This record gives sequence, structure tokens and C-alpha cells, in this order.
Amino acid sequence: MKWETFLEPYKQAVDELKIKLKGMRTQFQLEQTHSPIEFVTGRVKPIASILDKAREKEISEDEFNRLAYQIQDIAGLRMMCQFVDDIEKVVKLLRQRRDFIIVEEKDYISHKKSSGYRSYHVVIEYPVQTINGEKKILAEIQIRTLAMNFWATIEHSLNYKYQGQFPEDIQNRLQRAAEAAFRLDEEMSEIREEIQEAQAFFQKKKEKGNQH
Ligand code: 0O2
Repeated sequence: MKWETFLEPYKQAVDELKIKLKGMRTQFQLEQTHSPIEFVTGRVKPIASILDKAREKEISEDEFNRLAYQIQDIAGLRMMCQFVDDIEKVVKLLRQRRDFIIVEEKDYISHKKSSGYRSYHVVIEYPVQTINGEKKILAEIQIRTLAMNFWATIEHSLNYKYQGQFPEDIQNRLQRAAEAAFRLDEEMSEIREEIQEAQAFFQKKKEKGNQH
């Protein structure tokens, strides 16, 4: 099989899922309520990264069935949220959907990785319609806050540069940055709670005023 043929259903899945997940954000906006989804991105894993991972897992490059089964993020979607609480809301919305099934959830928020990485991963089985019938593929949806995304993006590009072998000072800085991102998320959640309390207070006051 050619790589182009193998990757085609993944491309289709990423395109379709981007539209669907972005649609969830639009629906919140139309209802004029806070959207737990800030923005959505998607990509098909580059062939070079698939081959790197295949080597790690000792899969040879022509074992397309094993690649499809064991590399769960060939199709990858990311949903960014403003607040940590939003992540759970998004996961609940994903669990309710009827257009795919969830096959695995990985909670790297309650259990952050030793690198400092935090994110919630949902692996889904998604049916793609092709001219040769339905093809089910795996896709990974990563749900994270803007702060988690900022940290992961920087760490990912440094990882690329240093091939995972960070000099000690950079390693320490990344750990401190991960803690700072965690505190930023906490601060934002607290500010949000205060804003919501203030809004509820003024709403009540307004309603009382209208009764007279
Ligand atoms: P990309 O496309 O460059 O982002 P497994 O397949 O189970 O052996 P793993 O790591 O258990 O591998 O899978 P998991 O936990 O689902 O993680 C896969 C993806 O999560 C990674 O993809 C990253 O996008 C993200 N991730 C996991 N750990 C880290 C981390 O420490 N730092 C950052 N920045 N991202 C992380 P890839 O393979 O890196 O590919």
C-alpha cells in the first residue's frame, strides 16, 4: 500500500472532525453562553513522526495494520479551553456524541507526566465513508487549557531541538514553567469564580429592582 492511500482516510477524518468540533463552539456562541471551547486545531501526523514512533514500537514501515492500531494519534485533534473546569464539560460533550465511540481516555491532568505535561486525551474510533465502504480509524483528541497548550507547544519544539535530551538548566526551567502554567490556570479559575459570583449578585439585585 502507498502512504498516500493509507493516510487518506485520516485526512478525511481530521477535516470532518475539525468541522464538527468547531461547530460545537459555534453553537455555544449562538446561545450566547460561555463556550468551554476556545479553539480547535487538527493535523495528520507527518510520515517522519509516524516512522519515529513505529521504530520505538518496533513496527516495520510496511505493517500498515499494526501502525493503524498501535499509533493512535495519526489523526490528531486539539480542543483548547479557557478554564480547567471547561475540560470536563468538553469531555462530557464528546461522550454524548453518536458519530464516534470513545475507546480510551488518558487523564494527564490528575496524573501529569514527569515532563510536566498536562492534557486530557480521548482516543476515538471514527467511521470514515469511502468509495469502498466504511473504514473505522483511530483518532486522538487532546483537550487542554490555553496555559497547558502554551507550555506543551514550547516544550514540544525544544524537544525537537534537543531530541529529548534537555540540558539540566533547560529541564529545570521547563519544570518551573509547568508549575507557573498550573498556577496561572488556578488563578484564572479563581478570578472566574469571583466574576460569576458578582454577576449572580447583580442579576439578583436587578430582578429585585424590577419587582418594585
Ligand atoms: P506530535 O504529533 O509531534 O505531537 P503511546 O502511543 O501510548 O506509546 P504515549 O506518549 O503514551 O505514546 O501517547 P500519548 O500519551 O497519547 O501521547 C501522545 C501525544 O501526546 C504526543 O504526540 C504529544 O502530542 C502529547 N504529549 C505526550 N507527552 C508529552 C510531553 O511530555 N510533552 C509534550 N509537549 N507533548 C506530549 P507525539 O508523539 O509527541 O507527536
